[in-house]
Amino acid sequence: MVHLTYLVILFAGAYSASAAPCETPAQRKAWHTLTDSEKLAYIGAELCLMEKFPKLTLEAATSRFEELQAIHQSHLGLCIGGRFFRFIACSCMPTRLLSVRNAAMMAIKYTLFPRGAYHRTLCNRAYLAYSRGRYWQEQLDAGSVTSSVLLDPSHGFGGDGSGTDRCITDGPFANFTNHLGLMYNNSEHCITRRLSDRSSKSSAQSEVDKCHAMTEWVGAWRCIEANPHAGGHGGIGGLMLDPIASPGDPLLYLYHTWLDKVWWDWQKLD
Ligand SMILES: [Cu+2]
Repeated sequence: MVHLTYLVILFAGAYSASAAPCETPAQRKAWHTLTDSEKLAYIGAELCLMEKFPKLTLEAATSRFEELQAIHQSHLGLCIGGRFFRFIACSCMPTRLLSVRNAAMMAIKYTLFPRGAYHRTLCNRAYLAYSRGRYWQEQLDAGSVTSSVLLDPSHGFGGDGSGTDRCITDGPFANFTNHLGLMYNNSEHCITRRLSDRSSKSSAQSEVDKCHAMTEWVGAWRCIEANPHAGGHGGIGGLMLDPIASPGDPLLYLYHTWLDKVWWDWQKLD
């Protein structure tokens, strides 16, 4: 029941958001085009959410950042338990919330939407960063994710994991203790990564083009869900490869806002 409650809240929020006049629409902006101060603002926003106390009494969540991760975890549990919701909601695919063309056919942006609300009410820096639609233009790093600007230790998310535990050791999140996962098992752990240039090739422009060539949404959905989508999770590896607890790595959000743009680009083709 608790899972259903959160989905109802998210749908209600999505409806009210879509009905309200949009006076300052978000502008998408790729990470590699940001100034250093814009990058630091986004990273500061992430750290802000990690410091804020939780309010939703979700199991194991110790911050607002982890509440969003917990919603993702609960959402996937719902997918396993419900046939109806498996159809409309069980996908990592980015979507346009309740858009006229796609309505309930699309999966919900179940963590990106409340994330925007959190930013607005809790962390002004975070809201500014998110509302401008920051995303990781992953085609640029396809096949060479190990040298991505995203992984810069001072103006990015830190680099690869190391050692047998694969914990990240540099960057602003090196000391972050995550309390959710792995999978549905909740215990303290670090952010792990195992970068793979080979896996990141799945996000190449050629793969995006294949999906954009699909004329029906089911085909496009399955195509994006497969290769462009797999490139980010597989290219970063570690926690990002955990289908349940992957939002424990802040890179997940920046990556999925890119997928949202890939989807939006497909929608604009006709
Ligand atoms: Cu995903």
